[in-house]
Amino acid sequence: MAGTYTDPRDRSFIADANAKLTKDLDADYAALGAILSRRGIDIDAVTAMVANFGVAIPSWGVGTGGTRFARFPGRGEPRNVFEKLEDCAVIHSLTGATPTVSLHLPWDHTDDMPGLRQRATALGLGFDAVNSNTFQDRPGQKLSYKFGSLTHTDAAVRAQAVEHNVECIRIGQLLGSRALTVWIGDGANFPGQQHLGRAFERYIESTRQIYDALPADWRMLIEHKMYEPAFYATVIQDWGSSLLAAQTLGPKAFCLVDLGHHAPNVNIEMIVSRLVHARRLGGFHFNDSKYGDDDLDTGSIDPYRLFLVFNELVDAQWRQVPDFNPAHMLDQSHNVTDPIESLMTSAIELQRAYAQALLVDREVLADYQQQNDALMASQTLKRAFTTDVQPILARARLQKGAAIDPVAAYRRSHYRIECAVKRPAAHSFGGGIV
Ligand code: RM4
Ligand code: MN
Ligand code: MN
Repeated sequence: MAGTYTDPRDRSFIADANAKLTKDLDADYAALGAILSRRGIDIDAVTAMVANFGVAIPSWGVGTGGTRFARFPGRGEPRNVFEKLEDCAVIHSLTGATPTVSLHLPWDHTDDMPGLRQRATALGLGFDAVNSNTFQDRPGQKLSYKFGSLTHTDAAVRAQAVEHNVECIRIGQLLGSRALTVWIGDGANFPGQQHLGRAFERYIESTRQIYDALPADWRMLIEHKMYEPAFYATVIQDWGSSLLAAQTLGPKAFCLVDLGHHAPNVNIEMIVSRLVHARRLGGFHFNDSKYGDDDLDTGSIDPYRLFLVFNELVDAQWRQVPDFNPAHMLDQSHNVTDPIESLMTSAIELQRAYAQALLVDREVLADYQQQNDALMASQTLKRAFTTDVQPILARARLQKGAAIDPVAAYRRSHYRIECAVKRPAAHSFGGGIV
C-alpha cells in the first residue's frame, strides 16, 4: 500500500485502519470504564455525549494561513470553495466531529451557491454561520474601508458595508445557514482619531439595518476583538461592547467569543459565565494563543483554560439554562502544519475538553463551594481534567465510523500528495492573518 493514494473518506479504508487498533482500544476503554464507574460515572453515557459534539470548520482554515510578514503556501492547497469542501469532508470522515463548515464572504464567493449546497449535502456536510468581511477592500469595490466600514464617518460607506452583510444573509439562506457572524476591524490607531462614542452609535445604527434583514430563525453573532488592525481603539473591543450591542439590537443578537481576542491572562471562562447569565452567549471561535490573536491550534498552549471554558458550558447544560445553544466553530491559522491535520487534532482537543468537563462531579463541587473548601473544590475540577479520556474519544469516533487514529489514517491515505498533483496551481485566495 505504501505510496499509493486511497480516498481517506472511504469507509472500508477507515475500517481497515481501525482493525489493527480495536483490540487495544477495547482494553483501554474497559479499564477507564471501571475507573469511572467507581466514581459513579457511566462511561457509555459520556461517550454518547462526546459523539454528539460537533464543531464547524472555518473554510479559511483549510488553506495555509500566514502572518502579516509572509505566507508560505503548502502543497495541494484548495484553490476554491469547492475544493475547501472536499478537505472539510476528509476532516469529518476521519474525526466524525466536524459536520459543518463556516464560510467567509467574499473569500468563498462562487456563482454556483446551489451547486455548493448540493455538493455539501452529497459529502454529508452542512453550513454553520456565514462570516461577512468588511475589513478589507475587494477588487473593484466602490468605496474603501480604510477608515472603517459599519462605523465609517461617511454614510455611503456604511450603506455599502450594510449591503454586503445583507447579501451574506441572502447567500447563507441559499446554503441553509442560520447565523451571520459580524466582525469588523473598525477603530482608531491614534487617540483623538475617532470619537469613541459616536463610532459606537454608528455601529448600532448600521447593525440595526442588518438585524432587521435577519430571517425569523436566524441569529446575528457579534464578535469582539481587543485590537488589530486598529491598534489604539477598536469599536467592538470587548464583551462589554458586544453585550451592549446585542442587548440594544434585540433577541436575535448574540455575542461570539473568539478565544484569542482578549488581553493575555484575561479570565475567559468568567466572560463565558457572564454571557450565559445574560442569555447572550451565541458561539465560539476556538483557537489558542500565547500573546494575542495568535490563532494557534486549539488546546495547544493552554488546555486547562479550554477545559475551564467547557466546564462553564457543561455547567450551563447541567443547570438547564433555557435556549442554551452556542455555536462551536474553529478559527485558526495554520502556518507550519498541514491544515487538515491541525483541524482534526483541534476538533479532538475540543472533544477532550468537553469529555473532561462532563466528568466533573457537580453535586460534590457545589458542596465544596458552599462550604468554602477552596482546596477540594479546585481538586474536584483537577480530577476531571487529569483523567485521560482518550479511550472515550476514540470509541466515539469508532462508533461513528470515523478513525481511531485520524492523523495516522490521513497520512496513510496520501491525500495531501494526491492534492499536490490534482491542485498544481496553488495561489493566494484570501486572508493572511485570520
Ligand atoms: C479576525 C476574526 C474573525 C475572522 C478574521 C479573518 O481576527 O477572528 O473571526 O473572520 O480574523
Ligand atoms: Mn474569529
Ligand atoms: Mn481573530
